[in-house]
Amino acid sequence: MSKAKSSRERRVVQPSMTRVTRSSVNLQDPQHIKPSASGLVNDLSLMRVSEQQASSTRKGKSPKDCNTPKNLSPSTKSALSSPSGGSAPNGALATISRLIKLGRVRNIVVVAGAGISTASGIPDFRTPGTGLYANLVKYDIPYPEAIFNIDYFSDNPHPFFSLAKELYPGYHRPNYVHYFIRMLHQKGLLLRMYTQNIDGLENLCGIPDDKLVEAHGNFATAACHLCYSPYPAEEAKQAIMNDKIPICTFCAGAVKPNVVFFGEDLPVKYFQHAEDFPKADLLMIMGTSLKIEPFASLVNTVKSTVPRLLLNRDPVGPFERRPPKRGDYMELGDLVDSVRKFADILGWHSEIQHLMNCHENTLFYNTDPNSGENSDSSETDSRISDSSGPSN
Ligand code: CNA
Repeated sequence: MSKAKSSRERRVVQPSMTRVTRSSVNLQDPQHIKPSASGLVNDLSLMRVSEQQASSTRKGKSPKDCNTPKNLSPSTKSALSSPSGGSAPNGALATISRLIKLGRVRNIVVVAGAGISTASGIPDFRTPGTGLYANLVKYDIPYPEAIFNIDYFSDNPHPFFSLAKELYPGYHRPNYVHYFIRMLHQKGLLLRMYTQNIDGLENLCGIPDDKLVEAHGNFATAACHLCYSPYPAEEAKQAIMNDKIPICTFCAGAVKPNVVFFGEDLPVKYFQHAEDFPKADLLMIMGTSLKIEPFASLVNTVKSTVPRLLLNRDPVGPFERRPPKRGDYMELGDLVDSVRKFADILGWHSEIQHLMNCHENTLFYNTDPNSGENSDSSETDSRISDSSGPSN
């Protein structure tokens, strides 16, 4: 049995709660989720999903028209007609914007993944060509998931540490998409953001802690991967940045930032979803392939009456279904383009731009991820190993 496994068995699991660990398999077949008939969704589902292709978005072409909605309830009719009394603009973004403007949406849950950070220069997993999975040679790993596999880490922490050096907060800037989500918060519309990202950009752009669930952990704290003893996060960072392995003072296991690996427990905060998703009146899904469980299945836990908006390069998860489920909307294409368009329709663009400019000025960035902030500090620290593996 691996060292990691034996230690995980010792880990205290929350009483009265089924243990939930991160898995790379999507366990739930969204096709089996039955939509129930209900006012808003019935009405909105008469609109067709906007299938704007990435190429056409970039070329500035307008999305394909939706079917003209018929038999709408009076309230939705009013939500879909323009304030000037003209006909409603077509498209997913226009429809959802109208609901927001009319105050019919007040509790938005955002579900996000690596795609919201690609514009910040951080590769995602699965984008062909640029994604981490397409660039494995760099990390010298036998299969893609190895980089977040705790048993593999136990034997060889270096590939994860190479990736960690690129992802550590401080070297990347939040982009327009992050600030759009912050704007949802400032407008009092964000119930919660659930992110799979570990890059800390949501936090950096100013989305407050109580609005954010980092379901796959972050770099803010660190602990031994064997005995889970906490370890000073900054010291772990210094070691990793200097190609050294931070070592636990109790059991000599390798220390890692508290990023959730496959097979590890999700943070307690994640379980907030049981209260949040039933309260949501709009679900926005952004930049994720919805391939990692249990996170992916969260999107199926909003009420069936609740509209779900996917902003992504391609359809994923339940949005692959044809015909689309009632109340499901998508805007396909580059995320920054789509979000910018959404902000324009909402009339928020200059506010977001202003927020972004002001906030950027307050941030300090170290632009060289390989420099390490204090390259001498680890030399004499007994907790740091410069060997090629854990010393236990
Ligand atoms: P993924 O499986 O790589 O999926 C990303 C999705 O976003 C894909 O569907 C892409 O098509 C889409 N996408 C990427 N860039 C854009 C863009 N510019 N515009 C529109 N769509 C885009 O990543 P997931 O987040 O679904 O997978 C979950 C993993 C990835 C989490 O556990 C993370 O820890 C892990 N990860 C995180 C980061 C990060 O923190 N930035 C980076 C890489 C991987």
